[in-house]
Amino acid sequence: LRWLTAGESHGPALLATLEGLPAGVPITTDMVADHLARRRLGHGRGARMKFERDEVTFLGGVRHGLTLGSPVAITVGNTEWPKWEQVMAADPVDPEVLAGLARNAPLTRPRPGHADLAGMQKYGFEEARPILERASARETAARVALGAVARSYLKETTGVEIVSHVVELAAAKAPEGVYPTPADVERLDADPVRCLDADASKAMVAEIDQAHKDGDTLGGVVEILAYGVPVGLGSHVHWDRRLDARLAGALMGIQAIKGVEVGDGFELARVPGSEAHDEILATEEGVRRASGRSGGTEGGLSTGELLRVRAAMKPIATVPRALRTVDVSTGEAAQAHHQRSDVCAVPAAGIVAEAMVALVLADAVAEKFGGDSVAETRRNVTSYLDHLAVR
Ligand code: EPS
Repeated sequence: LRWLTAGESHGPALLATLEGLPAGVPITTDMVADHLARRRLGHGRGARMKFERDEVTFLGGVRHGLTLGSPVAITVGNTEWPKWEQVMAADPVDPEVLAGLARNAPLTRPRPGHADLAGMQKYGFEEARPILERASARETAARVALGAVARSYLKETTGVEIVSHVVELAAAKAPEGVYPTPADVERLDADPVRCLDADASKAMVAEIDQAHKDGDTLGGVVEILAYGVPVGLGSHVHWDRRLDARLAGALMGIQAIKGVEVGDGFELARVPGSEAHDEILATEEGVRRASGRSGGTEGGLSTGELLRVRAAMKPIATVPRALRTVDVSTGEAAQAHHQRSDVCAVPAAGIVAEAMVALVLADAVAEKFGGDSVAETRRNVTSYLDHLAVR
């Protein structure tokens, strides 16, 4: 599969394309819109989430609710665009008109923790607008749109289903070892922080409320679970074919993610080998694992057990209690620019992470099983599973 997104945060729309899917994957505007709506949920999101709507349009690759095998192209319109039509115009705008627009005031006080400063230095801009427009996590709406297509493909061809939940938010933690299933998704989406445990959820909401009062922002950890992943996605034969490496790269590629774990990850470094691995048992259902510490990958291959990865999000860089910076127009010490901000976007990051995991798994499924129609891919999956050398 190949996929790309384009579009700025305050541009007319985000654009996403996905190439390489077979024909016959069910997908509709509503299916995409549902996932985009899930991304907008969560206690602690900022004002823009309330007034901006995500307008989904398919421009190609889909007919009557099914993919055609041609590239899928989706736009997610920004309903805020009319306010930014001149500031973000593609064509030149009269400088006098621009000078009169408050929205166009140069952003010369880069935020610590954001792409602002290094981006300005690298791309040769004297203010941060041209950088922050693309660095913004608005772009994740485009990935979630593609993720909706990828997860439908996964479900149709292999039955894989993806669930995420928030396991840590600042100091508040959900109990270890609780893995929500697809049957829990409705309950998770109804929770203000997408956490299954009621006490932990309350503690997380309290953390966000306190940070809001303090003019601060918060990060956290999301866990993504993929049920029904067949054995043998990815490969041990080369570093860039390893499934765990591909998942880690995809998750790390989400704005504000600073750490990724596969299975018990860092904890495995703290215990001896006898407690770190998943022993192999002969059961009535065939060869199974006694535990899930590896997170469902060994040697870069999926094991057929529950796939489990975590991503750690740092607090949002637009901190209301603005941090120290330098005004690059004067060289003087200053407070970082701040207009409005989410206090916390960890619940939303979980939805984005689901999309990234869906895209990586869809890519690995397409590579392993091929097929130009969903029916052909399904036949290939069944045939492979029916002929496994060891069961
Ligand atoms: C973002 C800052 C905020 C968020 C935006 C991401 O936008 P603004 O600066 O316009 O208030 O609302 O996220 C979205 C618009 C979205 O759809 O997720 C940032 O700097 O990353």
